[in-house]
Amino acid sequence: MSKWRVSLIGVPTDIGAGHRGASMGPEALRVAGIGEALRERGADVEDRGNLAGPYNPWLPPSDGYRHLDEVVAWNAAVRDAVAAELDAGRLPIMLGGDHCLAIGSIGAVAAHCRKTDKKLRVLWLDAHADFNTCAITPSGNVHGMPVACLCGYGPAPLVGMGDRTPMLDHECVRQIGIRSVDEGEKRLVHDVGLEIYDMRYIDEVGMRKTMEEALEGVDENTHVHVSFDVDFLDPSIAPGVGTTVKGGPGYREAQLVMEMIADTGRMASLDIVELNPAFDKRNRTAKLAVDLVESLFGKSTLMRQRGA
Ligand code: 6HN
Ligand code: MN
Ligand code: MN
Ligand code: MN
Repeated sequence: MSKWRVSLIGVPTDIGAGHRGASMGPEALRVAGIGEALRERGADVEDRGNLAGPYNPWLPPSDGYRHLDEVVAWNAAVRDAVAAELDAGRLPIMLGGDHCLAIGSIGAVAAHCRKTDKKLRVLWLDAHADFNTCAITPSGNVHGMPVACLCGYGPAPLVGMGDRTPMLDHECVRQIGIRSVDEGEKRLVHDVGLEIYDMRYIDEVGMRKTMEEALEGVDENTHVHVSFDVDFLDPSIAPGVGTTVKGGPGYREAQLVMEMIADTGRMASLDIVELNPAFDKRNRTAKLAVDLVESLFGKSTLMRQRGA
């Protein structure tokens, strides 16, 4: 039997984003060969095709949110699809789509962990903390709010999507690569006590130490969920996103992140989000995302035995 039984779930939406185009992400990842790459790694891969949801009406915020009803509809579809794959013992990979989809995916993952008595560790790889609320958001875009919603800060139809509110304990979350946090958002993440490894910290202590800390406590009973926002990466290597922020991890640093996660052997679900082909060059960012996902699934250039 294959080591991994993977299900690809296309989530073609930019309903929560500030730019159109992340809705083309799933196809760009397929064209970049995500399915073949995972099969090459020895995974049994099923591509479930794309989920369906409402069209993007592209409206200004209303009561602090853009497209709240549509965001709820998309996330209900994501939640149900992820729950079904986890129940079937498979590893769901979200081909996003904007980052609001993590409300549904992580909501389902957290419920599954409670049901199966697993510990949960969420690794949030992102330039942004995604911890805004309607009161503090500068944009009304829900892709800037998923972590807050999961932790219970948000509108009733979103915070109530799971098996309980909050869907996620903030202690489960480790954010890595953060370098753009809005003013009110900064106060809120401090008040909540979210564990954030920002770029300043990574610059000072190094990525290896950062990841050792982020992975501390992960054991054989831990479900590791990776929420990989492609804008985590430095824009010089990953131009194909709507919200670039300079000063992110470069190629080798990003590889190390993925390889160290792979070494735990505990990754059990994954979001790949915010890839925006409208901003990309010859699908380069999609190909890089696939390259990094291969490392998440154990592809490594490591030649030396460590720690022997
Ligand atoms: N993302 N903090 C900004 C906002 O509008 O709330 C940007 C959020 C970006 C979200 O990249 O997933
Ligand atoms: Mn399970
Ligand atoms: Mn994000
Ligand atoms: Mn981001």
